[in-house]
Amino acid sequence: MTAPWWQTAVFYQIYPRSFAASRPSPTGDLAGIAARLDHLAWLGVDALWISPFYPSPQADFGYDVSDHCDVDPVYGDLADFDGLLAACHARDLKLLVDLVPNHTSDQHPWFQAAQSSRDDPKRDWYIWRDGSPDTPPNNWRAAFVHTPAWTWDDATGQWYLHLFLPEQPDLNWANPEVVEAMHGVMRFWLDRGVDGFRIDVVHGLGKAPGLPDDPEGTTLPHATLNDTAENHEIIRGLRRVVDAYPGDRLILGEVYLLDTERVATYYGHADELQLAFNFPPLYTPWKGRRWRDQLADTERWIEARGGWPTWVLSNHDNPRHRTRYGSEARARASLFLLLGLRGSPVLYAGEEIGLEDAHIPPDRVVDPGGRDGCRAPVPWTGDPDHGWGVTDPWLPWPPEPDVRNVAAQVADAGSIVHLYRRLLAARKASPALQLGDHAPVETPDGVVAWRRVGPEGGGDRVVAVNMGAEPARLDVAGRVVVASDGAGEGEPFGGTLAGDSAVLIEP
Ligand code: TEU
Repeated sequence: MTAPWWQTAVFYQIYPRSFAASRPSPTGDLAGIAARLDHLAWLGVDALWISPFYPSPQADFGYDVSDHCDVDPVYGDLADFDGLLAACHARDLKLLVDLVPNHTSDQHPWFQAAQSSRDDPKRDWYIWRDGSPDTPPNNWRAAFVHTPAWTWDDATGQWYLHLFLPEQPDLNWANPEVVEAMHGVMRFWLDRGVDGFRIDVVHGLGKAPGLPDDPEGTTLPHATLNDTAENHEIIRGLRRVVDAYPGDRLILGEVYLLDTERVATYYGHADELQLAFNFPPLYTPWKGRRWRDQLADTERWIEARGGWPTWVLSNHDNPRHRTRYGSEARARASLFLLLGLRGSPVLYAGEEIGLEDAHIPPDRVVDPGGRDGCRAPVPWTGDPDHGWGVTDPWLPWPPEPDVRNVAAQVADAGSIVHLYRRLLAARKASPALQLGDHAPVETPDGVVAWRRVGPEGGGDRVVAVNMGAEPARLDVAGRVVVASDGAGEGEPFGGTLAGDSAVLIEP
């Protein structure tokens, strides 16, 4: 049996507001993405996930959807989407769209109807509770705004639930009409030809009956705690929708529970998510011992139940790992984790040129969740407009755009973008790196190293990442295929790994 495409694919997340603009504009658009596909093909990624581009009041920059089956004029129209999808498929790139099923915008016609009267047929599509206007129905906290997850609706005299902003009321997945409506949204995009979905807050959908309080005194938003039994049948339903289509359509779920053991349950018994984001590694500091624990957890919980892991270090919700780890050397070395560990990597646009978060002065803050820095626009050139046709995009440029831009780095064979390209190519050429088993390699404390075993016997690869500042000895003989600092590639490995560096060895 050949592996499904999503097991060997390297995914690349695009935040459409910040990726590229097809005409002079402070915000990106779908045609802008299409115009940059050559860069992605050159880089060597296999699949794109595009964050929401649907009509939206942009209270949460697209994660507040007011129409799931259209394109916001800011990003173009459905014809642009179809053009982008065709252009991706012509280059053998898969395309995932972002399904946001947990909530809608408060401007969505569904919520407008629900809010209009207690008797409206759509009232029960959302989650309403009686009470007095000064006591929310339970102690759940909303994400980002540090308020109760409930807003009082004066006109109809009830509370509605929102795990995120008040502008993002939660849908009621206990109502079969909601389930059917959202399955219809999936079919709308599947019929257009998308290869699957990244699913937003997929662990949020099923609310426990009675909406029991979170542990007393918790400061965590309920969105990080909603690990309910109800979720699993809902997700099996989503899976049945994609499985009815040919071509291994994928559901890659955002399971934002910071516990790998719990994340693993969302793979079900090969009948829930094919892939689940696992965030604990993203929050793990640059320390060998801590990373070894993460690898052990992934093996123990996800792989042991037959799940295929994912690896992600940056996205549109967290400071970039180049910023978190504090140096380009570490950003380079960490790519060997993403592309060398067993599982499907998800890269975030701009990490291939080593972007840091932008500095956002107080008067430029736009996200209530404090996530603007990692969402800064990608600089494509060294020109004053950096390829956007305007010099003042919706967020400030990331640091050093004059030199840290795509054109400058593509022209420099020693740059980080060339490291990404070489390691992506080495992965594509190696069945062991794509699909092989893994085994630990003995190392000193600050080093994490493992062997990927060729599925057909032979072709093994060893990956070693030195998270310490000092050089480390590594008892592996073989040829250096790719080195994070570019040193000694093609030559025999000398047995020493510099601090904050990584190497791929063919034994
Ligand atoms: O994020 C959901 C989520 O739970 C976390 O990523 C979030 O950072 C955490 O709850 C903080 O406490 C998804 C999207 O990725 C994010 O951009 C949206 O804002 C959110 O859903 C709401 O749609």
